[in-house]
Amino acid sequence: MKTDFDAVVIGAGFAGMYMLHRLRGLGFTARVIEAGKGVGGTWYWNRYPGARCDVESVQYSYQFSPELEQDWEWTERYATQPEILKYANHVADRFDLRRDIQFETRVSRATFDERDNVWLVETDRGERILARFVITAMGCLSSPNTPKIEGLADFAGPTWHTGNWPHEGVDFTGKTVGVIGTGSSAIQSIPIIAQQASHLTVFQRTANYTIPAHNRPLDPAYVAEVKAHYREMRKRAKTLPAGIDLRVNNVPAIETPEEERLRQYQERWDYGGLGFMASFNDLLLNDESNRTAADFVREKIREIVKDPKTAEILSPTNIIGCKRLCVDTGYWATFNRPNVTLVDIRDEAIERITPTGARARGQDYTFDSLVLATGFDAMTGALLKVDIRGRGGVTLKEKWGEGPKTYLGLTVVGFPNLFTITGPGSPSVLTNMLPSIEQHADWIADCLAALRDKGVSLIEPVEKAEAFWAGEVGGAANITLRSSCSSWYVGANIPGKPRVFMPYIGGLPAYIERCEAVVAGGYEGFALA
Ligand code: NA7
Repeated sequence: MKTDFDAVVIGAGFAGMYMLHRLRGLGFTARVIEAGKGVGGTWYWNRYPGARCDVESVQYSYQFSPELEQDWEWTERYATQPEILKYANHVADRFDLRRDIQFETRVSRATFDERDNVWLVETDRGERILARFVITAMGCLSSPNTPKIEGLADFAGPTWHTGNWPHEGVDFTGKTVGVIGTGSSAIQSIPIIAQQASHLTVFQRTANYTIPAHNRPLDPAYVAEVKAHYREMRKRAKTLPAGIDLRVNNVPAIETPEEERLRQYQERWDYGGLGFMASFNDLLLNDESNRTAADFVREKIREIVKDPKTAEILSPTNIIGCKRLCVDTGYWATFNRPNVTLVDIRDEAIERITPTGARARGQDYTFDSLVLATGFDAMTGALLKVDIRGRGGVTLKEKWGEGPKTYLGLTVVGFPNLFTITGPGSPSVLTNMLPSIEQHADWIADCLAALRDKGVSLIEPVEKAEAFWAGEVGGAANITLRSSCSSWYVGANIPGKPRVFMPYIGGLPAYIERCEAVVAGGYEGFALA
């Protein structure tokens, strides 16, 4: 049957852009459908004050083009959202991607036609597009979570979600502001909002761990050094679980004398960033080891925050690194400011939002602007917003009723010729997203080329393979402390969401090895027709 395109790609963030580039390079035709007015995905939508990547800029970048690597100049250790968005736009221009991207359009439905083995993709503009393959590139944290707090609609002032921030920005100068949430987006934005606002009230349900970024302009000598050795750095990164080239201290905290342990933590605290969790190799395996790292951070909070009661409320009690570790600039010190109030809502949820603020713990707090830093329906949210129908008209929502099931986080039984870049069951959010995206897009592109060479038009995983992968994902999760707390990794932030540890935590090297073995075995675990 004649199709309009070989593939429809949903989303023009870093995943969709690179996927398009690869497909074109292989001579496939593709249309990318993107809801936003521009490219960049996460970095297009998350424009809140202080938004930046917590992976260092020289590593949070594409590696498929050595020329791009050499030409692009990152200016800071951790790139800001505007700089990353500029990079995404540069890539779109440099590789002439825009001509195959349709902006301001949402895919509303994708239906697999079993008779002709094609996907019918329908958009909110009324288009009906036939394609052999559908590739989702919608991001893992792209479906904002707006909590159902009573009275939210009655708030008289403006309400913004960090994940859907106005393009013109928001000036909080002289305003009174309420922020709900203390995850990464809040931790990045609170210090800046506090500087602008006349008063800031922060509602904290769960205290979070954060490590100072020690962000700084990049030293040209360091950049030259990185550029001269980019290939080695990228290669090293791929040998580490998170796909980030950082110094791993491969000894257990539990067997390390206290003095040396503290020295190690202090050194990494002074260096800054996510490498803190690589202080020892058992921090996410052993409760007692984890406590030594958590105690160190709690001690820092007590040192920085002057009011002991506030310090106590800010001190997390859960496993460090269980929820995603945050990286900040001046977060805790912000609570020393006279214009900042912290409200502990751990045991008592916000009662209601009122027209002039919020009522919590029996008290009224007033503010004229409200920021929801309340996160996302992670990993499955964006996928399930699209009405995706596979064999027998079964929807992906039905299929994933008890939690997502995939083969390699890339494909789903009952949904032939559908690929999910960084889907649930892939390492994705536990890794540096850019190399993970490239690995997935490369795997899919190579797969499509192999199918074409073999004269095969249909690929679908078999039940046994999907069940095997569910076992691998679950088995890996059970070993780590990371699956033990209420985080978005397990869907705990969304009421009613099945509680399943969604990403694959076995590490990027093991994952890549598995993906390569599947190919070497002639697409082991897949039925080809
Ligand atoms: P997160 O990390 O999911 O943080 C959301 C925050 O919002 C978190 O503190 C939540 O508390 C809080 N929250 C959510 N719903 C409510 C309600 N109803 N009441 C009070 N507080 C609430 O999202 P972010 O955008 O900060 O970060 C997402 C990722 O981006 C991050 O992990 C990095 O990878 C980058 P909770 O912890 O659920 O108790």
